[in-house]
Amino acid sequence: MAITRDVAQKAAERLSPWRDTREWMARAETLGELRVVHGANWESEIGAITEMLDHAEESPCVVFDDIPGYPSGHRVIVNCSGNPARQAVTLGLPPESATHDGLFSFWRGVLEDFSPIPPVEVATGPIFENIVEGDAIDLEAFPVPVWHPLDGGRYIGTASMNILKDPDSDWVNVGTYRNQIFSRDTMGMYISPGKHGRLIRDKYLARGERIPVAVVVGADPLLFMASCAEGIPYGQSELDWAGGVRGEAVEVVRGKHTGLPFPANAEIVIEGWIDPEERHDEGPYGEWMGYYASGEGQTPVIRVAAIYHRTNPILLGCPQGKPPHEDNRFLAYLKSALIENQLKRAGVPKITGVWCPPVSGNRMMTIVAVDQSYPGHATQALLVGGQTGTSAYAGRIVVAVDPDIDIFDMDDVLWAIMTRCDPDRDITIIKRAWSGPLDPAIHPDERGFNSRLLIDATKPWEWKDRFAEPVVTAEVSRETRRQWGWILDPQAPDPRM
Ligand SMILES: Cc1cc2nc3c(=O)[nH]c(=O)nc-3n(C[C@H](O)[C@H](O)[C@H](O)COP(=O)(O)O)c2cc1C
Ligand SMILES: [Mn+2]
Repeated sequence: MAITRDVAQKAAERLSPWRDTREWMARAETLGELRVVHGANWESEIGAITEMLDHAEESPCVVFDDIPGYPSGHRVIVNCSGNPARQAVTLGLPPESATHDGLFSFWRGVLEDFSPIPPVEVATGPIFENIVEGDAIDLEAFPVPVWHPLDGGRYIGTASMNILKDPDSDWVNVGTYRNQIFSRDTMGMYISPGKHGRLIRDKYLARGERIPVAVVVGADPLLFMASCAEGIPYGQSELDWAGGVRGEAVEVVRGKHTGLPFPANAEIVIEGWIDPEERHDEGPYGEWMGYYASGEGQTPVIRVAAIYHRTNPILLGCPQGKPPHEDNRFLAYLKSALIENQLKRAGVPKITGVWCPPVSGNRMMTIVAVDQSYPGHATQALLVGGQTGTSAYAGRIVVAVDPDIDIFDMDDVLWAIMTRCDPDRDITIIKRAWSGPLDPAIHPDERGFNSRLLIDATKPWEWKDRFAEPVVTAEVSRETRRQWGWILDPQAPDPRM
């Protein structure tokens, strides 16, 4: 395995990588970022608590243990990378990097000259501590929660890594697709149209061939991040991508039935086959836009051939729901940096920042700051910024702003929209863009496409030099806060004394 010099240098600035979820937990605990909760039930309490954690800014990572009906030590972990401090742990960064700027500069650096590192195969690993096959297979042997009150069942895959191999090449794609338990040894895999996993799945289905699949439901937080990071190119393995981000190859072993690779240090892996003809009712499920929009449908069925798990296994959970939820809090950084990078590669100059706010599920709103330098520049930023590999799916509103707007402050962005945009001149609607069955704004029988609102909230190019002078700018506000912010806290001492 060759590590390029750049990656090795970058890795050197980082902490030594943790090996698995357990080491990740130990690091989070040292920072006071992890809490163990005993006795919450799987039927409703774990789901309700997770929803509460998602909607509090600085909530801890929670490990649920002693779940009624299950052996002590059979755990569920949620909210791993839900704040900057724990994102830094996940990325192997020192605590000083746990800031907006720290996380952005990390991702910008990694993506600037990115070199993927393919996984290395190892002889065995902790994932083979327990091998369950035949009649012993029971997906409900794990304390799988009902995450939302109206869910159609127990979802074992919410932060899952669904591993599928392209039948025409060596490409091993990994994606997070929800997995509902149907019976002791069957489960679903719901993939919406356009995802790489769906394109691969459909190749097998069109040929009438059974599909080999491995689903990691006890992934570590970094591999989960790779698995749901939209914008990793078609044809590139998320395992290689994760290796590149980590600066070290992912160690994999191969499933005994399908030969598919999966992480040697995973907690729980389910391996099996999808019959091309078999279907099962799936859903409803509390989805990422905050609705049970796609209702109940039919999905292919994974027939489980083996379950591998570590002793005292840890199920990784990241249920969806009304945004923001955990993944929105970490994907905001990664996706914004990816879109910025893709804009640059597409030849759009002078983009000064991109933000996909967590409250938009990192999809429904993309904000692009552009230092407009020629007529049509803002329009170019809007069109390309809203349609990159990372931003195209299920968008709704794209906003272009000038560099003086604080894109991380929704008040500032709204102020720009309300004061620099004249709807008749600055609003464009794009039709027939990529959406899907989960979009509640589209008639249930007509889902697939949606339209996009492009808002040019930059000063009009032709007379930007005559545009009214702002009373205050984000830059001035920031500087005032830096110097005088202590006054906001009546208890804080006067630093000038
Ligand atoms: C927590 C979470 C759950 C997700 N669930 C699904 C899902 O059930 N179905 C789906 O198609 N995409 C889902 N996604 C989005 C995909 O994981 C994401 O688009 C991924 O990049 C797809 O990878 P692919 O293009 O390689 O298939 C989910 C994302 C997250 C963060
Ligand atoms: Mn992919």
